[in-house]
Amino acid sequence: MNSRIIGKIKLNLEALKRDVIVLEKSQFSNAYKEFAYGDWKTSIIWNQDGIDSNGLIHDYRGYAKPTVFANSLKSINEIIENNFNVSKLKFARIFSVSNNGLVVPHVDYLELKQNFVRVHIPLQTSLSCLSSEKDNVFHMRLGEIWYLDASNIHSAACFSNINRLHLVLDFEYMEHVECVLRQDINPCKEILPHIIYRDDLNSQELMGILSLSEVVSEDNFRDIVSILSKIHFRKNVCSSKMFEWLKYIVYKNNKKTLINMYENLMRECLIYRDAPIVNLEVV
Ligand code: YCP
Ligand code: CO
Repeated sequence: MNSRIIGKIKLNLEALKRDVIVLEKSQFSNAYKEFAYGDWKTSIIWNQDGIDSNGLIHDYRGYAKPTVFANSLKSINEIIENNFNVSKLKFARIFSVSNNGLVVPHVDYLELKQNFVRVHIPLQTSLSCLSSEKDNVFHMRLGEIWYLDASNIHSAACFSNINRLHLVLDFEYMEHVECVLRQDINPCKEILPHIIYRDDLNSQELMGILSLSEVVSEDNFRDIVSILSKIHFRKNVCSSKMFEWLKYIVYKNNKKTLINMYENLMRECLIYRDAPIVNLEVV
């Protein structure tokens, strides 16, 4: 996988706790709800104009400012300003996942002219908070700075009773991803990632998955997508298998509406997304 740890922040957990309380009580955005299965939500804290907006990322000229809401998140703003090259920052967001929620396997930046460089910093997590990129599943530990290659298929889930909170930063594209760090911060290469070991998927399990073609319907389509998306976190398959299984299931069932639902999901996740309409000048 291309995603890797590029640094580590010593978090001030006491100060951070205050921001986490504010965040957990705050109104998250409705952006990307179609990618969310169960409790997954996002909140935008730095953006183009510093005005709280719809929560969608987009191309724009210039760099990000904290939103009005972000001014109440003192510790999180310090994490951003003390460690990162904010002169190249486009968006800062918080991703929250809980209660077995997940974001469906997908590729990002399909709606942009140029990719961003994305970084995740876990602010609240536990061992059952998992992320994946292609064939790998991993757990990002508290305070680690992860470069995430969101242009590869990826997914994330929280199989824990805590609310997983990640700070997610999108920077203007740059070849050397370590340049997202402030010049006085040393990148670190020595930290080994926590990779999750997974058993192979056996043929009975595969048959169980494919037999969902017998019961799939418009009423349970989203539930089935969620079940299929969760398998790769525990079984040694690429997250993209989910789309192959789903395709088999809907074509075997052979209902036009279900086939359309599959085709739309697959296109939106892997092939094409419209750029969002924003009020401000777009490059
Ligand atoms: C993004 N893409 O890149 C989102 C996150 C899924 C779709 C959730 O901001
Ligand atoms: Co993504």
